[in-house]
Amino acid sequence: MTNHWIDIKNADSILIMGSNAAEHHPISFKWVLRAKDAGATVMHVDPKFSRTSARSDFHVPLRSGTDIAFLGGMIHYILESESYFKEYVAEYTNAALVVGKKFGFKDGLFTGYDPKTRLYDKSKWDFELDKNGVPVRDVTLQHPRCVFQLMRKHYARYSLDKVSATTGVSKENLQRVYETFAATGKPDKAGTVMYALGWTQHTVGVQNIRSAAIIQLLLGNIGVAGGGINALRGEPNVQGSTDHTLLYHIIPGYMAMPHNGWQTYEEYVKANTPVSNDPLSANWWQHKPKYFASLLKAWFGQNATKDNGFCYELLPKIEKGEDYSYMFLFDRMYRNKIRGGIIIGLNPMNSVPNTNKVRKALDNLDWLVTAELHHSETTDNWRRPGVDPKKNKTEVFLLPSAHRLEKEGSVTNSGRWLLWHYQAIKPGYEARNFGQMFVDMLNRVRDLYAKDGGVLPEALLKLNWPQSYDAEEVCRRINGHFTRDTEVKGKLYKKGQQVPSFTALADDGSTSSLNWLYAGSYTEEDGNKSKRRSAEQTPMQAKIGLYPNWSWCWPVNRRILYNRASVDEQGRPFNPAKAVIAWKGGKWVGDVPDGGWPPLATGKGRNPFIMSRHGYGQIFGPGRQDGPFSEHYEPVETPVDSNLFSGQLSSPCYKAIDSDMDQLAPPADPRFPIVLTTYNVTEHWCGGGETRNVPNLLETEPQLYVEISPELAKEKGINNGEGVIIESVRGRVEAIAMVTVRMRPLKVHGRIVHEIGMPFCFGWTTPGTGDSTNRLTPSVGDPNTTIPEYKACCVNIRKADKLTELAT
Ligand SMILES: Nc1nc2c(c(=O)[nH]1)N[C@H]1C(S)=C(S)[C@@H](COP(=O)(O)OP(=O)(O)OC[C@H]3O[C@@H](n4cnc5c(=O)[nH]c(N)nc54)[C@H](O)[C@@H]3O)O[C@H]1N2
Ligand SMILES: Nc1nc2c(c(=O)[nH]1)N[C@H]1C(S)=C(S)[C@@H](COP(=O)(O)OP(=O)(O)OC[C@H]3O[C@@H](n4cnc5c(=O)[nH]c(N)nc54)[C@H](O)[C@@H]3O)O[C@H]1N2
Ligand SMILES: [Mo]
Repeated sequence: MTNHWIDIKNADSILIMGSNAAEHHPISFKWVLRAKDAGATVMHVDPKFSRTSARSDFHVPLRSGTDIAFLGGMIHYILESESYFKEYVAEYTNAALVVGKKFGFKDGLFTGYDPKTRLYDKSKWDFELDKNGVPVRDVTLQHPRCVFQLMRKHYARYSLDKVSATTGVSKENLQRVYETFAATGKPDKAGTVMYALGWTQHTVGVQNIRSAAIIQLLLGNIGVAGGGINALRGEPNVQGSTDHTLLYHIIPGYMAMPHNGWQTYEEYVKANTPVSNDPLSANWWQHKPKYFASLLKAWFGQNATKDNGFCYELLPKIEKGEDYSYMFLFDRMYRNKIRGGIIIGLNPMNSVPNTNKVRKALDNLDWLVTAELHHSETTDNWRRPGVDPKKNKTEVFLLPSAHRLEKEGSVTNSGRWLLWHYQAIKPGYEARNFGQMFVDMLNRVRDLYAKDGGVLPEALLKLNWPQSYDAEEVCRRINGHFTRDTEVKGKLYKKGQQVPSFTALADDGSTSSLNWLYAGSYTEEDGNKSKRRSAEQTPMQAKIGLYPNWSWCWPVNRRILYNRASVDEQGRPFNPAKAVIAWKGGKWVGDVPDGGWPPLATGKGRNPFIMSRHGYGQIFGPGRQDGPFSEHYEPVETPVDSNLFSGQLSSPCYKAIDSDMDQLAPPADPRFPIVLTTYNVTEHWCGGGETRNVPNLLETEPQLYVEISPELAKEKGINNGEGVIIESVRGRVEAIAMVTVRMRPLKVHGRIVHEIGMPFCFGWTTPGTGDSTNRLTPSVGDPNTTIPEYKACCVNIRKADKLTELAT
């Protein structure tokens, strides 16, 4: 989230799109309802009517996978009606920047596309620089190649007619949402966007969010109270786990994963440190070498020195261009390229797409270590229905895990707040937590390497690895310390003392920190700030519900990101009634500002978007794999055979897996005319591995069902409560029909398209609960993140004569 939970109450308009916030983020909804009570309009745009829709002012159903068309129409509307916040757009966003002559867009493709590699050459989208290397700008926004004009031309195609025919949303409903949200383009109004999986789980997932970013920048809604783009995160601590990295392409603090193209520390640093010649640009990532060197120091301790590149060469490196996300890992397993695996706290045999294949893939392992609370579809894959366990070669170890109530540690919430989680009870029997398991396991591996040697033993032996696991100690290391006596702003810190903030981190070996973003969370002065529970605040902070002494948030306790965009060039809040920061008496008051420089008008300021190279909010986003502007493409499996916006049907860059078990239905396949979307439910958690073992939850939601409209039910001769079979080109599942007006037939391309919805929390292990919905979903993903397209694929549905045994 750019903002945080409490801040939602400050919004005048709330667009919930691609999220069922009331059911899956109930805490967020408390603040949504506060905003509503204060007069805000709440809108829910979602294929399915849910509890979120019920508490919104209005619900607008749309066809899954058409959000860019919907949002492109909104961008068009904002520009045509001149609802945008002109001063903000011209000064704070890159709308005024002139794009180079090589950039172009034709029939669904941007310049630089190579059909062989399915990749873009992004250098074709560079900004024009003057002779000093500073971007050329036209603040009148008239230059034909300035971002503003390119954007206007790009989205001019998103007319109400085309958007309506694509999304299935009536023109009246489109107009209603556009008008309501665009009204927040005034300086004293704010609109927030709340999204989750309905936007991300698509082959255009990142561009869905980019569309929202463009809208929010046009309306001046970034950096302000009640504004922002708010990703409602999922699994407990998923925010913390991405910050500290459970992803293959980044390392802690959102730095790039080293690959074989960067063999030395110098090569890595050169390739990853952006340069800006614009004196107005803070270009914050110029400090990356300090964060990276401190991270390597934390990893390799005193073995890491400036002279040996901080042991960079000992890091394992991925192959450049290879994808190591789940779908591709299971594909490698399927191809017999992986011998063993460790799966902890994850139930991929239920939660990864096309589980028909991933189950087979797991059979190919020689050994598998799992750690779980219960037996799951993954721990017990070797004895799944229809397979003979005797023929399965995998040796499976199941380690009993401590439950989260039995552990202590920090959790980072969606608003980036770090909160200490206390242990309630001690783990039972032999159960242990993940940290203990890993620290001990690696210590044993290190002993073996020390004794027997092996390939590159130093990589493990030189690690600064603890003897035993202690959550408090890990948090201290995450913050980081000085490795020698150092003076910061007149204060002397002794060797071994905690660094006060990331501004103290250096690239000379004098500091160690496991994550620069968390530097300041555990300091010499205040200890572990995730435990802070003070409601103290200034009257200005009280107006917007900002509690700076309650827990701590990254970065540097800044509660609303990009908050320097909430003030004018003199540092005066655009909306004084809900000011986030203000320049008063020669200093900033309110929230922690994005950098302490004085306001821009002093001539000593910096542009507010300090993390982007040129300092501007990115309406034009040249860093993405699939284009600097968003563009509507159909989901990979689509019920239509054309795209009303171009000749390019699906994303030209989406990721797919080519195997004999990864079939995709061709466009408008008459065998699979119905759109399927999948989702979570209130009563279960994700793949259900945990909650299906809680009897009362299982009782409330005992088996797999499919939500279908009365119209489709009639067409197919299906009654509420009857058994049905749902089939895609990859597999089939059995479920109970839930006939409900919550799903609506939609008019798309002039005809009726039906959409059905299914939860994915059921599986074969817990008796009587039905099969995994992910037998139906395809292994295709977004080109930037490889997140699978769980939210839209094509299926058919028919009444079952009788429900058979679960298929293998
Ligand atoms: N009770 C409970 N809470 C949970 C979870 C749980 O399982 N149970 N899971 C947690 C996790 S891990 C996560 S990631 C979050 C997920 O939180 P959400 O994202 O809210 O969960 P979903 O139900 O997957 O999807 C949200 C909505 O997207 C809609 N949708 C589907 N396709 C589209 C589309 O193409 N466009 C639009 N606009 N909407 C679409 C669905 O109809 C659904 O209402 O919730 C977390 N909270
Ligand atoms: N079709 C479809 N598929 C989806 C999605 C969708 O919307 N549609 N959503 C996706 C999303 S957002 C997510 S997050 C994934 C979730 O996918 P998974 O992470 O596979 O789902 P969970 O059910 O959360 O599985 C976690 C397992 O960890 C166990 N567990 C819980 N606590 C602990 C613990 O402390 N220690 C250990 N060792 N184990 C523990 C639980 O018993 C459970 O079996 O599913 C994805 N799959
Ligand atoms: Mo999730």
